[in-house]
Amino acid sequence: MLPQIKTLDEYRQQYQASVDDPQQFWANIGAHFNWQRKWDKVLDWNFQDPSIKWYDGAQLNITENCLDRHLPARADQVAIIWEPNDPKEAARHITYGELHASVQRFANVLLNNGVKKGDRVCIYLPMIPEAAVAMLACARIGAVHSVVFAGFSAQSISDRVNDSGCRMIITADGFYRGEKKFELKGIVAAALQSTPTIEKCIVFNHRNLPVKMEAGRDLWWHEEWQKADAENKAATVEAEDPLFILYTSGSTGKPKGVLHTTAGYMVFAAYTFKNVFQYQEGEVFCCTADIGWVTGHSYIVYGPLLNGATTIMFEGVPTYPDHGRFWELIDKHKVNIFYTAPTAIRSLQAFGEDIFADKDLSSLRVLGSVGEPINEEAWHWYHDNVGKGKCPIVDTWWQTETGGVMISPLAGITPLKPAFATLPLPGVELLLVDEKGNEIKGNGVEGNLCIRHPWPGMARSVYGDHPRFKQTYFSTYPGLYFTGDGCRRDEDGYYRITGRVDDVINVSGHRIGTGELEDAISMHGEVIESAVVAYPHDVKGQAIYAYVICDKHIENKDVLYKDIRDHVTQVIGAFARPDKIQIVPGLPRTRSGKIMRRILRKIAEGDTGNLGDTSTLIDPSVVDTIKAEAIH
Ligand code: 7RM
Repeated sequence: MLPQIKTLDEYRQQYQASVDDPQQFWANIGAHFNWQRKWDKVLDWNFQDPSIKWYDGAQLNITENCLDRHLPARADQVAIIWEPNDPKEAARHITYGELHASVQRFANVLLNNGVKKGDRVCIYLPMIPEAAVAMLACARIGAVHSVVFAGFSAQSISDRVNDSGCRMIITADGFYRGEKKFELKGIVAAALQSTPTIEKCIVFNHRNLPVKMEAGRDLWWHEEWQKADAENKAATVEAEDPLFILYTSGSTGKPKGVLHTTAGYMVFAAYTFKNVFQYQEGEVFCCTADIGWVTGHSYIVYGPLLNGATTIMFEGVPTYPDHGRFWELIDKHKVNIFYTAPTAIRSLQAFGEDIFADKDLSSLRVLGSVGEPINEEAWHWYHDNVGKGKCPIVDTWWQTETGGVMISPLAGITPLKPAFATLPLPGVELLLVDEKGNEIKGNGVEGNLCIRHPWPGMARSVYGDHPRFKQTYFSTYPGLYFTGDGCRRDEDGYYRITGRVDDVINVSGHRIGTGELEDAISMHGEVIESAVVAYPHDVKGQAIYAYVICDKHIENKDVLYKDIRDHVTQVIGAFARPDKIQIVPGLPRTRSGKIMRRILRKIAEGDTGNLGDTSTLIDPSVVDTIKAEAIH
C-alpha cells in the first residue's frame, strides 16, 4: 500500500527526506507499483535542455496499476459512479471487474482500427464513463490520448488534432448539460473537414440524437464493440513513453500540447491523491472537474483508480435542475471527499443556505478547492455550510504542466489558513524570485513562483516543439521551472497564490491565453486589432474585457458585440466569450510598439484615477478617449 503521511511531524520529516535524497524518496514510493521491469535510474535531469527522466529503464502499463492489480481484492467494488445530467435518470455503477473488461475490449477496438502504440488519439466526449474507458484503452495499448474538452469549437478540435497528428477521434452523438444540448458529432464533422491525419471516427451513441455517419470513416462504438475480442494483454510501455497530451493556453501563440509521460505521472498522481485527500479505503471521491482538463485526468481517472477508490463522474452542472444539485449528489452517493472549484462555490453562495435544507451532508470528511485562488469569503462559506465546520479544506495549487498537486494542506494534518494553499508536497522544492530572477529568501515576502528540482509528475515537453517547452518554462529564470504565478510566503512560511503574472486569464477556472483570444477576435471581419485584459468578477474570479479597433464606423454596436462573441464561440468555445467589449480608436502603445496592458487593466477595473506614467506612450490622448467611453 502506498505510504500515507499521518502527522505534521511526519510530513516535515518526509519533506526533508525528499529534498535531501529525492532519488531514494521516489524509489521508495515507486516500489508500491506494478512494474514489468524495474528502473535502472530513478532520476536523470537537467533544466537547461531541459531533459527530465524518471524511473528510466522501467517498463510498465499504467492500466495494470489502475485495474488488473486491484482485481483479486476488488473486482466487485465500484470503480466509477456515473451521475447523469438529469437526476431522474438512473446512475450507473461500474465495478473494477467491469471497467477492466470494458477497457480490454475497447483496447481491441482501437487495435482493430489500426491504432498502434505511440499513435495519438483525440477524445471529444461528454462526462460519461466511456471517456474514462477510452483514455484507459489508449493507455492499455500504449497509444497517446489527447482529450479535448467538449466545450471547444470545431476549429479548436482541428487545431489540436492537426498539431499532434491524431489518427483517430472518439466522440458521441451529443449530450445535455443542464438544459443545453451539445451536438458533438456535428461539431466533430465540421472539424474533420480539415484534419488529414484522422482515419477513423468512433461515435458512442449516448442520447440517440440524429447523426450523419460518413461511410468508411465513422464507426459506431457499439458495433465495433461487438466485433472486438474480450481479452487484451496490456502493452509493455517504457517509463518515459508518452501517456497523454493536453492542450493548455499560455500568454502567447496557439495552445501548447503539454506532454506527460507514463511512470512519473502515475507515481505522482497516485501519491498526491492518497496524501492530499488522505483517502481512506472504501471512501467515495467526487471531483466535479471535466475530464477535458488536467484535474479530470489526475483526480477523476488516474489518481483514484490507481488507489482503488470509487470515483464519481458527474455529467451535469451545479445549477440543474436546481441550485442544490451538488448537495443532492453528495447525499445520494454518500460522498466522503468533494473536490470542486471556487467559481462553483461562489455561484452557489448567492442562493443562501436554504439549498442545504433537506440534504444530508454528514458523509463528507474532506473538501477540496482547485483551479484559481479561493477568496476568504468563499472559503468560509464552503467550510461552514458545506463542511459544517468539520471538514478540512485542501486548497490545492497545481497546473496542467505539474501533473498533480504541488502545494496543498494534507487533509486533517496541515493546520489550515483560509485562502492559503499552505505548504509544498514532499518532492516539491519551491522558491520565490524577483523580476531579475534573484531568489527572495525568508518569510513575509512575495515574488514569482518557481521550482528548482524536478518532481515525477512534471510535463516533459510541448508536443512537437521542445524549444517552446524550454522557452516557456525554463528561460525566464534559467535553471528554474517558472510557473507563471505570483505568490506570497507569509510569516509562517505558508504559500498563498496571488494569480498569474503573465497574460493568462482565469475565467471560472478556465485558462485562456490573451494572445489566443486576441487572434480569434481580430479574425472577425470588422476588427483590425484587439487587446484583451481581465477584470475581477464576483463569481467567475476574472472576466474578460476586450478593446477592439474597427475598420469603419459601426452603426449598430450591439450587433457587432454579439457578432464578436459568436465568433469567439466558433473559434475557441463559448467559455472564452468576452464579457465586455469596447470599440476604441487606438490602443495605448509605447514607442517600441508594445501595448501597455497595465493601463487597459486599470481602465477595465474601473480604477482610472491614477493610471501611472503614460509619458512613454506614442499618443497619450488615446487613453482619455478609452477612459471616457469605458464600460462599467
Ligand atoms: C489544476 C489547474 C493552472 C493555473 C495556475 C494558477 C491557477 C490552480 C490554484 C490556482 C490559486 C489554487 N490547472 N490555480 N489552482 N490558483 N490557487 N489552488 O487548474 O493548468 O488549468 O491552471 O490555475 O494560476 O497557474 S490549469
